[in-house]
Amino acid sequence: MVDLDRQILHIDMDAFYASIEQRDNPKYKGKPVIVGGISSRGVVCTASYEARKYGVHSAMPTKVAKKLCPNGIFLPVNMDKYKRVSRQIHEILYKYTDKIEPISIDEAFLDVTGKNSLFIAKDIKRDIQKEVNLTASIGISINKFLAKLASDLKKPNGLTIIRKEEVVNFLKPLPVSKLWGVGPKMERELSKLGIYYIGDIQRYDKDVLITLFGKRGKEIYDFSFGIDSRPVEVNIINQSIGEEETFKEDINNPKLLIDKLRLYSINLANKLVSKGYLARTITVKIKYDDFSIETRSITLNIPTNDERVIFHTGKQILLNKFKSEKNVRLVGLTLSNLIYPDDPIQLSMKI
Ligand code: TTP
Ligand code: MG
Repeated sequence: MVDLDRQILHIDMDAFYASIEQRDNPKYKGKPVIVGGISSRGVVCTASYEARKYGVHSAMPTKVAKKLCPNGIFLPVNMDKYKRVSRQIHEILYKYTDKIEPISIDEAFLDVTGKNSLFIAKDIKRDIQKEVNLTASIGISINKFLAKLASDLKKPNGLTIIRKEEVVNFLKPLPVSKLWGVGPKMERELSKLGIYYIGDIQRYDKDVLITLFGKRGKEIYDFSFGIDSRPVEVNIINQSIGEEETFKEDINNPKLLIDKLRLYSINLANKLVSKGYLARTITVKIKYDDFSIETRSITLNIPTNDERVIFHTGKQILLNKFKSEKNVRLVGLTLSNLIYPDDPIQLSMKI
């Protein structure tokens, strides 16, 4: 059963790291500010909206950003500061509801069903402006997928509602890449079927999509009509833990990479157990000798803190999901979607 009457907010801070730096250094206001790794191998974390006009964006090598925007102000990452601001923002959100699912350092879903979502969204924007002197964009709709889509529509400083009666027509003209989880690879697969817009999926045969793409096919079909019954998961922790290592020499031996994953799995499982968390998503990151980075993940049905499960999942990702023959410069393992089970008996049984 799909509950069409929920009221979900998605809050996403605008150019988060760069806006904090502009706030703290007024001479950077209105200027192209780029925050990220500033070494020759560095990567852009984010760019102010002024810098985005030059084509600079997250995950771009800093070297490329410097070419595109030679007058940009390039700043290093001050993670402790950004985490502090993130906590302040969460405190503001908790004034309105405790039904909060943090999804990254600057994003969260709120379930405000039964309350006036528009008033709450306006108040949150006002509080964030007043108390931390930053702008947020907020999307309001009947589920997480639509709320997240909405928050992105009028960035920066946006406030957008997608009402349930306008959902299907609203989605129709949008490119398929706007659907949750449709990345460049899925986009290519869909284009082979002549599917470019969400409206094309709405008209497509659901069973064919399921035959071709399995569970993802069904999800995509449902999303194309704005159907998403996933709840706001309150006990997900806004954190991930990970380990990675850059090798002194590039390597091309899967056994060495597997050994690294085994070591990371032991360390990370110990961390999970000591904090009382379970992890649901396991991600392997590879940086190749040409500096390109690929990440692949598996989300488990049952959250875990078991080093064997983490290792075997990591190994499976490494062996099955990476196709490149290139030499490897770095391998990393990250656990995210961390959960703090609120039932202590269940937790003790799992540990
Ligand atoms: P985002 O919310 O994706 O980006 P943003 O807040 O900078 O800009 P927008 O207005 O489009 O929301 O990410 C939040 C922060 O996370 C961002 O400020 C920096 C960091 N980040 C990275 O370090 N690397 C990345 O690849 C991305 C996408 C974000
Ligand atoms: Mg953001």
